[in-house]
Amino acid sequence: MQPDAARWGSIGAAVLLLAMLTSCASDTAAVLGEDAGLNGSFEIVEDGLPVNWAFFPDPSNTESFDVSIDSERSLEGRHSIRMAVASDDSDRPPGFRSRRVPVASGRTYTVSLSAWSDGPELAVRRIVMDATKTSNRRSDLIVEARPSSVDWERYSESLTVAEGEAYVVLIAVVRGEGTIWIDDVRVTETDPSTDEEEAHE
Ligand SMILES: [Ca+2]
Repeated sequence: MQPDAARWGSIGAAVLLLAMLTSCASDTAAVLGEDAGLNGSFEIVEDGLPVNWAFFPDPSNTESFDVSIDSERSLEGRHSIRMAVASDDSDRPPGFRSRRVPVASGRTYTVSLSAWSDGPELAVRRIVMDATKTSNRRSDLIVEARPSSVDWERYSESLTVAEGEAYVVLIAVVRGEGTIWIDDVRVTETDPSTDEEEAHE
């Protein structure tokens, strides 16, 4: 396959996914990085945004939604993402989403992230897609909380992947005014010989 064809094919698939996941797909800011994977610690940054995360509505043309990399407050590595929401739009709250993370059926994973909030609530939906990347097998709200305002708060889910399930996608929305920080998002296979507590590191 020609590199150009592969590139456009992959962009086309990404656009299709965005269209499926939101009714406002065009109003999104994202920088894609081929080898960056989940980039759940937000350490790989390009054009001021963590690669492989999409933010909606597009912060560059939304006055009430600002997304930046925070180098002062991080839990893992040197960066977190900082999202500032200036007006409460409960009908269409701002947020962000991951790319597809490959998972294997029959295996168990810990899906986890940390947040710090000076006001806004965080809701995170975990979607599991099939191998064709076109069908959502499951969609569950795994976080619906107002994170701590004095320290990082960790949220996690144990996910056993069923037959026919192949990818995990995370979609988060921020409700209410203020600033929220996210860091250390992980989708890690749980070692059956160890306790799941290790995911709370
Ligand atoms: Ca980080």
